[in-house]
Amino acid sequence: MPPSVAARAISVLEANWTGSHTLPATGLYPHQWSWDSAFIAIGLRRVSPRRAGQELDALLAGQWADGRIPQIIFDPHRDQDYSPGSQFWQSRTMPGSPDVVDTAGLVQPPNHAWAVWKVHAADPAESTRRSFLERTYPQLLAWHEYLRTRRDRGGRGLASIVHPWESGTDNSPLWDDALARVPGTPQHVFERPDLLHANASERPSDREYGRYFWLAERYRDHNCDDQDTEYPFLLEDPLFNSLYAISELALARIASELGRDPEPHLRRASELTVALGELFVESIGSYGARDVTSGQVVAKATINGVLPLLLPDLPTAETLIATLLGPRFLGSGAQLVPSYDATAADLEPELYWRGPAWFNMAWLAATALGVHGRQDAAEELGQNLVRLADVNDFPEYVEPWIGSPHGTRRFSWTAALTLETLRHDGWGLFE
Ligand code: 2M8
Repeated sequence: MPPSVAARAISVLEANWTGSHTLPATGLYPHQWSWDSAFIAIGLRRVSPRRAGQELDALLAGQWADGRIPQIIFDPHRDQDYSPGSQFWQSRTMPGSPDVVDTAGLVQPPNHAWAVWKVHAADPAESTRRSFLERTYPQLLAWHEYLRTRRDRGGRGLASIVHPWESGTDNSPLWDDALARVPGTPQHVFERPDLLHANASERPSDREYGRYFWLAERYRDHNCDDQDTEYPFLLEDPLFNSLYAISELALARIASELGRDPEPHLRRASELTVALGELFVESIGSYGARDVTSGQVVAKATINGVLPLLLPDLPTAETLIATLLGPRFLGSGAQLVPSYDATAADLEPELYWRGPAWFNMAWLAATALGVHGRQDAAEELGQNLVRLADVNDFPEYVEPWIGSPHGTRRFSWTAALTLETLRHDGWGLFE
């Protein structure tokens, strides 16, 4: 009998496990990535809550004194295999960086407290034995405090990202206008080891990479201190801030479990939900991203702008459901949710975050539908997620309509969220 889907997903996670954490993929992404580890832990807890906890502990070991959880923790032996690497960031020369590991200076979306709660809930006895919540709660508090204070660059109660890499949706059309302001002439002569593992037509262009490096250099050369008043790329991303709010709801659960006061977290989650309201764009039935420099809200329908639907108390929930199930997304006949508006003239169905469907986004969208009582639609999406992951050897992403695989294969969060989908008890935030 051939191995089951679950067994194959587990074998991907086994192959990508280093002994302390899971690589997103062994070739293309040879280090530990922040939000990947949280998605991986969410699935891994279904087979090994202990290892899922280790995954998050390894990530938190890279936390800076200011609370930030870095985008990447580097494996010193693989520095030549990914760019920019530890030589570029020189994190140990930065004030407040950890002295045991090399990290990037940027961050990624804050899905970590959510993952910590889910890992705890998978095996509370094991979690208690390891004092998992007690140890991680102060670290998560410091992380959220960093976002609340240092990253409210727009002064409106939302966290800003300072680089497209911080969104996790790197070359989303949401960032195009702001990126056009950024010089494409970094000092660093950059290489593209990523193109050894993925087709150039499926990755960001050299033109985009020039700007990515320019921004990363500028941020690094200001000691990653978030004080640079002339910095040209500050964006309020609806997905980043929605995950931040969900993680506050998770912190409320963690606080209650530890006998602390959950109220400040519940309050913060509602403040974020209210602040997100300013990003809603009626004409696209979803949320845009605010460019803090120009003050404009970018009115493009993306998966980022639909996923505030994860928030239970969202006044625009019915509109978002209609958008998600409508012609811009699933109603276009897509098997999995496209990352960008199916009706947009510049949609590129095979190019990274400019159209393809990603498995973490499908899982988040199904969860969001579940939060608002649409179990049937969530279930259908979940079934497609499992099927497309399985037939395509757990790809990084797929063309949304045909379902053909793209990017790298045997990708960890695809495998982990397949497992999660196979083994959970219904769709919801804390199931
Ligand atoms: C992709 O981003 C990295 C930079 O962080 C890259 O393109 O090299 C994104 O898909 C991001 O969301 C993901 O965390 C990372 C590792 O899987 O790859």
